[in-house]
Amino acid sequence: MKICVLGLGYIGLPTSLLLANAGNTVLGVDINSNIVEKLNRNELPFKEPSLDELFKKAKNNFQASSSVQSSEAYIIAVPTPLESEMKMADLDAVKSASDAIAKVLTDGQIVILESTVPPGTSEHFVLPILRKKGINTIYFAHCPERAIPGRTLHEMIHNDRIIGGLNEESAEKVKNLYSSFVKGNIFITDTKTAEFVKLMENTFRDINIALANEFSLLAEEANINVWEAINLANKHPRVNILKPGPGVGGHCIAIDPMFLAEKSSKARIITLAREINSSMPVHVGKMINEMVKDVKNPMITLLGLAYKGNVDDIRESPTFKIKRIAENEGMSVKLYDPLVHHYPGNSSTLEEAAKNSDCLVLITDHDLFKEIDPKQLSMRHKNLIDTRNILDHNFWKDVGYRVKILGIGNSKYDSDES
Ligand code: SAJ
Repeated sequence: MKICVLGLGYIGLPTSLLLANAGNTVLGVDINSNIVEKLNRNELPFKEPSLDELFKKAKNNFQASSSVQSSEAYIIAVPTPLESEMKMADLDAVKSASDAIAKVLTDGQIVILESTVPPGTSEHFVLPILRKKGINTIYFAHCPERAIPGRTLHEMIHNDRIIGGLNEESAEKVKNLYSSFVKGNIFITDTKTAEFVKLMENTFRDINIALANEFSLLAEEANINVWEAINLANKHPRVNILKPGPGVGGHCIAIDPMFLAEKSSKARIITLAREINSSMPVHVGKMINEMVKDVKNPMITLLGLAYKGNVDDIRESPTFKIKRIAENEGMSVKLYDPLVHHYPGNSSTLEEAAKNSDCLVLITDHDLFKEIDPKQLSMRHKNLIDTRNILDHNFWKDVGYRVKILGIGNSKYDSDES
């Protein structure tokens, strides 16, 4: 099949390459000419496990371009950010992609929307654009992606998939297309239910992380260790509490729940969970303040720019919020993330980032932070805040650090008293 994929980001590019490897001829389209040029020079615009190998194998069946060509099928995989003032989905990129397809669309072709959208968007927003030229038969489906950065390819192949078809024929045609690389089960429903399902999935996770975060705040007040408590609660066969942390980042969990809330006043737990998770950087800011309160002109070092461990993705990362909070308190802030390249202000070595610092704040749970040897660092004051509870705290204390861990109340584990 000749397939045109619009949007060559974290979802569109891996999807294009999987389809190309399955024997389809894929034209990947992006409005960002840097991405197009890079791909046509055989370079990948971002890192993701096994993507490199797949790119090499897909080469003959894949080409990048800045413009859409008439194809048997089109997949829209463009971003749908949250419009910051109104807290509603910004559908501009979906509109541009749909407009571009409408120009070349002919009778009997397939259009798939993968981008995450508020319920009703396929029917009321995308389809009217596609039908503008008076086309009789369009096979249309909404097929939300479900892959997690860091395991994108594995999950795209093995996860079950939902297809929200405009009608049965559309759903069957789209199912055939995805069957060329999906090994998970494919379930069929209507477009609006598929849109709703995707948002429910990400909201479920956001609410559960908010619960873990709330437990961590309560545990700090009650002077207990939330990590030990969660571990014990999770011994219950039907309990699975997630992990607290410095806040929820990434392009999905921190945004998609608001697509459910934007048209309804009934979305109460959803908005509350968002509030709790968004307030975690403020809480980390307070922990930092407390740690350096007796230091004149404090300088702190934030470990991790990526929104979660072992990826180089910085979208919506809580680090930026924590940086701003600390700077507004008059602190100097240094940054260190060895996985993130070309970010202004990112120190090239940990030694440089920690030199003369008054507090290290671990924000991202990268595995390689566990290997840090505190003896190698020339800090001005030996203070450590671990917002993910991943370091060997006794080791850090043994070499003279005051250690504070998110979710652990003072009296039991604070280094001053232990
Ligand atoms: N986080 C916690 N505690 C946890 C788990 C995560 O604080 O116990 C934080 C992470 O550090 C990160 C954020 O939450 O900042 C989100 O990370 P994540 O790993 O939960 O999710 P994403 O955004 O990387 O990917 C999610 C996944 N959705 C779900 O798990 C429901 C993925 O399957 C989706 O495909 C993706 O969103 C998407 O594109 O929607």
